[in-house]
Order: sequence, then C-alpha cells, then structure tokens
Amino acid sequence: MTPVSDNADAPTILVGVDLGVPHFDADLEELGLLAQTAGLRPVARVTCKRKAPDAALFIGSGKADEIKLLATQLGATEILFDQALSPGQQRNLERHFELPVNDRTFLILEIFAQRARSHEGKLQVELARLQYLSTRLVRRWSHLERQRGGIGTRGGPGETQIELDRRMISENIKRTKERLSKVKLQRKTQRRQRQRRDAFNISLIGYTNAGKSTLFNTLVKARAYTADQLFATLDTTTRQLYLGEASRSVSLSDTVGFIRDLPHGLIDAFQATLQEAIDADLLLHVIDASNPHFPEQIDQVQRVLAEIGAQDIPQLLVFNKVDAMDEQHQPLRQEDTFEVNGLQIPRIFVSAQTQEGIPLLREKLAAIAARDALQDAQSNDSPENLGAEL
Ligand SMILES: Nc1nc2c(ncn2[C@@H]2O[C@H](COP(=O)(O)OP(=O)(O)OP(=O)(O)O)[C@@H](O)[C@H]2O)c(=O)[nH]1
Ligand SMILES: [Mg+2]
Repeated sequence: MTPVSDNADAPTILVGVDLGVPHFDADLEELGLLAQTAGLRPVARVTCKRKAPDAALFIGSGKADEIKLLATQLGATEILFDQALSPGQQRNLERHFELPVNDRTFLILEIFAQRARSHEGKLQVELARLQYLSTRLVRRWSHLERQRGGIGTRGGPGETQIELDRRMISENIKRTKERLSKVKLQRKTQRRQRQRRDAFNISLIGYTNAGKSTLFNTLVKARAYTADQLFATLDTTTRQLYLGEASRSVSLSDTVGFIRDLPHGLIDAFQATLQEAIDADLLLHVIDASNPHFPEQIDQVQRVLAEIGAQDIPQLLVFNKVDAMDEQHQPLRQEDTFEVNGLQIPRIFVSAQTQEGIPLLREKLAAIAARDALQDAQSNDSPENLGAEL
C-alpha cells in the first residue's frame, strides 16, 4: 500500500459524486478534513451528479478528462474520491489520470495507521490494511511498477508473482489475527478484574471531532490528546472519576470516534476497542452541536452502535460546543430530551472548553451513579437489572 504520508503536503483534488444519497456532502468538507489529517493538501473540489456509478471509471469520461486537465493546471499529485471505488475502477482511474487515486476507505485506514499507538491498535489497523490490500493486489503491483519504470513500462507482473504475494498476505493476515487474539485474551482478563471491582463504567462515544477527549480531560483533569482533526484518539483511555455529589467513583473511558462509512474491515478489527463501549453501564454520547450536520452524525453513531450490539445501553446525549453555536440556535434550557430513533433520550448542553454546563453534567452523572448503587444494594441477586434504566 502506498502510504499517503510519503507524499506529505501533496496537492490533492477531492472528488465527490452525488448519487442521490440523502447525505451527500456538496462541500466535501469532511473529506477535506480527512485529507488534511492524513497530511495531504486539498487544492480543488470537484463534484458531479450521476444516477449510478460508471462501471469502469465511476464518473463519466468527460468528467474524468476535466479532472485530468485540472490536475495538470494545479500540479495535483493525488486524486481522492469521497466514495468507495472498486479495485477495477481505481485501477482504470489511475491509468486515466496517470496519478495515484485513492478513496475514503483508504484514507481512513491510512489515518488509523498513522495514529495507532498501542500494540493492540497497531495490530488492528494492520489487519484492516492487509484485508483491504488483499483485494487490490493487482492495482498495487501496477502502481509499484510505475514508480520503478515510469509510464509505458506497465505490462502486469507474472501471475506467479501475484500468487506468491497473495499467499504472503494471507499468511500475514493469519499471523496478525493470532497475535490479536492473544492481546484480546489479556484485555478480557483485565476487564474481568474491573468488573470485579464493581465499578460503574461510563464511556464517552460519538462522532469524530465532537469533543470527547476535551470533555474527558475536563471531567477527570487528564491530558488526553485533543486536536481539531479526525481520529485524534484511537486507543481507549480509562480514568477514575470521583463524583463528590454521590460520594462515589465511576470509571470513565475515552474512545475512538465514529465516522460515516467506517470501513467494514476496521469495525471488525476494532471490535475489541469498541467493545469498551459495549461494556459500559452508560454511554455519554458527545455531539458537536455547532456542526450543522449533527443530526446525520447522530444517525451514523447509532448505526455503528447497532452494528457492535451496543444499541440498548442507556445513553445521555451531551450536546457539546454550545459556545460555538450561533446566537439563534442557543438552547432555551440546559437540559431536556431529544428524539433519537423514535425514543426520547435525556440531553444536556455543555461546553467542554468554557466549562459551561459541566457542573450540571456532573450532577446528572452523580444521580445516575447513585441510583445504580441503590439498585445494586437492593437487587444483589438479580444483577441483570443494573443500569437498565436512566
Ligand atoms: N468551541 C469549542 N471547541 C471545542 C469544544 N470541545 C472541544 N472542542 C474542540 O474540538 C476539537 C476536537 O476535540 P477533541 O476533544 O479532540 O474531539 P474528539 O471527539 O476526542 O475527537 P477524536 O478523538 O478525533 O474522535 C478540538 O479542536 C477541541 O479544541 C467546545 O466545547 N467548544
Ligand atoms: Mg479524542
């Protein structure tokens, strides 16, 4: 796989194809942020409308010519598509543009690879990348050849070489899976130890860049990495949070952010990390209330939660960044409820940055934790009742 980071600050053209899906991002804003996070420099945005993707090029050939011309004029060295391309489309587009072409999935994998810090995180990303790579072997070979010999020398490597490579990758996948399952086993033991401590577990979850780590730092006075980029956090961090209001400590975890169309391989690979969310008694679903796309982001988060079997864990919606909300959108009340999938979920408005609403949030958490402790004492023999209701 060609790492984007080799090409740091590469002038890149962003391409979005409106196929009539409800959430088409006409500004390609998120793709631009993803590109910047990966170290690319968007120089132009091109959008077009199609009923269906072209089988060979994804876009029409006229549009492809237009992009090629633009790339020459702007000196672009990468073309980035917002939609997932098939290996064939990607190969054809690269031939057409004579430039590397990547899609959103690749970009997300790339960012995860750059950011993974823990042993487990690195293994998870490695697995997802190997799986992605295994479907794109032929394309990558032609890419390598072009690097070596320049245009015109491409003829395709011998079948045996590809076969060899494929075998190597599948052996690699097997080995990575084995190493991961060992790490997972350790994690399971740790989790069991934590459960034995009878802790009340709260997980911060939400769309990437919503402010989870900033809120985490505010609540537990930690110094987790926060940044105006996507996927600043990849590894789960857990700290004890003492709630004086309930004379009780709870355990608070900061987790990886979710994003639209999270590559499937990644969800599989990150199952263990995301498992932290499943294990919680309460999910603090953090939302960037100043982002006009927040309803769509809530939808996406709910979708991933359902995918990992965490849809029934009680949630508290934390509408963050109130300080950055327009005057006319400022909330009338600091807490109310908000409808998600037909259910009214408790919601609270805060600013992790200015601390507005944080005391109220602590009170709320204390009340929930205290209620849990009470239930715990009352129903010692029916632990399945714990935290069932907010
Ligand atoms: N204006 C404003 N900005 C905030 C607030 N909370 C966080 N931010 C900013 O939002 C950006 C993202 O914050 P993070 O805490 O890194 O977000 P995150 O949800 O942990 O993001 P990932 O780890 O990437 O998923 C940073 O630039 C923060 O400074 C807030 O209450 N108000
Ligand atoms: Mg974070």
